[in-house]
Amino acid sequence: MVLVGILIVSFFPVANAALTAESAVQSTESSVPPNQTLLVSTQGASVEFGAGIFSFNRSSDRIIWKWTDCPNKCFDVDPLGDGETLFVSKTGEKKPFQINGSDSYNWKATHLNRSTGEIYRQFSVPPETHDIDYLGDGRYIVANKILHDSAEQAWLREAKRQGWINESRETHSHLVYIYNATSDEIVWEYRFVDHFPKNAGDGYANDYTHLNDVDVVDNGSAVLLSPREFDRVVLIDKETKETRWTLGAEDEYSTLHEQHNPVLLSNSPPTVLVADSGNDRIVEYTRRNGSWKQTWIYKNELRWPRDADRLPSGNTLIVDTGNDRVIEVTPDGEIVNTTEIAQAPYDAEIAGLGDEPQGPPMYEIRGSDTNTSTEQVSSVESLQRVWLDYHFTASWILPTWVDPIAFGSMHFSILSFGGLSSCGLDTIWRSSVLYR
Ligand SMILES: [Ca+2]
Ligand SMILES: [Ca+2]
Ligand SMILES: [Ca+2]
Ligand SMILES: [Ca+2]
Repeated sequence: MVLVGILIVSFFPVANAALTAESAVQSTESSVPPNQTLLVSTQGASVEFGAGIFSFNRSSDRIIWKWTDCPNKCFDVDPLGDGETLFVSKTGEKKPFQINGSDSYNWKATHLNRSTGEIYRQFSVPPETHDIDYLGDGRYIVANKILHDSAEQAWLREAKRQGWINESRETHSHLVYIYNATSDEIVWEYRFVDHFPKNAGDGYANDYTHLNDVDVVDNGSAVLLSPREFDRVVLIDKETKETRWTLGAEDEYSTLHEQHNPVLLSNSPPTVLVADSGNDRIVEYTRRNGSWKQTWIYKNELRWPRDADRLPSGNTLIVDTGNDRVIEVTPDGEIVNTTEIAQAPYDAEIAGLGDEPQGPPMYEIRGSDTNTSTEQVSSVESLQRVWLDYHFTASWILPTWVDPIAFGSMHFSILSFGGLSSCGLDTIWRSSVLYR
């Protein structure tokens, strides 16, 4: 690890230039048609560079608006019409405090107008919140994935001391809740621990659900949930909180492997389009007579994709996190648009189409449930992918300039110094996995 450190430090002037290249600003979006405006959130890297909410002119690929007041980790972004935007992120407003030895910030949901810059609402949410959706009438549904109770209690204490939340606020870790911002109250909640065993997923004392998406569907009567660590998508009845159906099962990776951002394309028959991140693919499933059938797959060169939306045209908008880009693909797997954006993009939306558009399911486009795989990976590409995956995992803790080629040079140099430190590589692996 020491040698890796020496090599990183020797390149520091280059890395430092990259770190200071961008400052945190909010600009005002120019007049680009909403259907040509692509909104993208980026998580950034552990070196605290590159996180933000950006909008692009899809015709020119130019950034036309940005919000970078987040030290790192911007997650969900939702266009709400007429320039209104909702997103969730860390904020640079307050100094970090400690939860279980790691820094945490004042995480906030921000509801603003990109055209005018006016902030309608901004309020604290639990650390690491990945998704929030606006339900109207001042109500928001929040995917609270804060770690176990002790971390949450630490956050509650600090948030009350800082005045970020009111004194009577109570939450419960691994919880979905509806927050009424007008009355400053939690008005509905679903606790995972009431419905799943404590040893499910990553375990209740750890990252348990890693809940990354929540959508209110079926005319407001049901909620779609994405507990990543459970390898499944769950539809619950909002009133009874009973499970209506489940797609996938824990550790059954052939269906889903630590998925992100599912979208319900059809309620009847149930049809789900989802970024199957751990399997490096996008998949669509339709449920008939109680069993799921895979009706679409897009894999090709994807690396850890985390978002997929079906556009009204039948094309699919994909956030290819590991390749730092957003692509649009046809049902036959042809890429028709690419936007490159560094630093781990998380969510993408086309402003004129609203949040997570639910375009036609494949059974409607094709007229049947037939699946046409678009997976085309040769053995040479497989080896390449192993290396790229290894570099991608390490990239969470390496400076941004260390691309796969520089990463290879580092390994060569380390070997030349007289031996590769397996301890060092193990440290890279563990640190980077913890970060995401
Ligand atoms: Ca979104
Ligand atoms: Ca959302
Ligand atoms: Ca959502
Ligand atoms: Ca999206």
